[in-house]
Amino acid sequence: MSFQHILFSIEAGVATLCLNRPEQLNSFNTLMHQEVREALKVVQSDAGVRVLLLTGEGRGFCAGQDLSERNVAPGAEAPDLGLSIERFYNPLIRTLRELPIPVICAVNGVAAGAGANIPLACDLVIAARSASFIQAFCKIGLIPDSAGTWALPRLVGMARAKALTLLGERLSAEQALEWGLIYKVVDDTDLRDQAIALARQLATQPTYGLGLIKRSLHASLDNSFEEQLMLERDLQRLAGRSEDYREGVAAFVEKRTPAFKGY
Ligand code: T3D
Repeated sequence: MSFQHILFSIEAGVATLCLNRPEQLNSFNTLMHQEVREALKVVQSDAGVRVLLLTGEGRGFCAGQDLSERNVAPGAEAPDLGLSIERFYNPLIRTLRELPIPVICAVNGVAAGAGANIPLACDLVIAARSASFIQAFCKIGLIPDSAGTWALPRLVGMARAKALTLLGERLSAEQALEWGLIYKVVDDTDLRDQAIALARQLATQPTYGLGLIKRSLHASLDNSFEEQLMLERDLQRLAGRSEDYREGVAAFVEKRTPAFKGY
């Protein structure tokens, strides 16, 4: 597959999707949305893919919507942004969140607008020390989308979520880590290697079980305690039927390294 605005490859169970419009800080135009969607379809349909690594090329991770695509000239008809959200951003966020494999986001630089919220739909966010997160929407009269209004209060609490989204100030990677927005900060020069190492490690793990872990944690945000106990019972039942569970237990008993197949 060849793409114009993304780089996409699959190697050793790791699919790497790199946003590649560095001159525009990897902001999303329509073609990039379409290409990301195509790549994610491949990820969804290829059983050999056991981890997705999302990152960006150049000094930015993603600056959200490409604003040069919006005609705001006096007298021009107002664009239907709801349509754009429904067609592109919501499906993207749903897909990232619901993929039954671990999704790592390596935030290589500034992440603004939708670009600041896309990492929050991923499972493990590693940021370069120089990266930053900007809820830029308020600066142009918009509201945070890409599930930012859902994720932020849950991750950092309502007080900080309001400050981030009403002020639109730059949050450093270190501060994002301290606030519980992301998993890890590494030196800029180490980001790529560390993200790939993490992805490769995860690609050798019991993928099906990892997918069930994601599912149970996501459900816990809306479930009651009792509902969650029942869900754990049901998902553990599924996990216990997997080949990887057999292998994990056998390897433990035989004192050897397990060779997980991902199912
Ligand atoms: O419309 C819909 O579909 C609704 C959905 C909306 C989702 C959204 O994401 S809305 C929010 C859109 N994004 C923003 O408002 C962020 C805009 N960008 C910035 O505020 C700044 O660029 C940054 C704070 C991210 C970085 O600042 P800085 O000083 O490091 O870089 P810069 O000089 O502003 O940007 C570098 C280049 O990237 C520049 O192009 P040039 O002048 O070198 O030719 C700039 O125009 C371009 N760029 C950056 N962000 C965007 C962009 N071009 C188009 N769209 C962008 N969002």
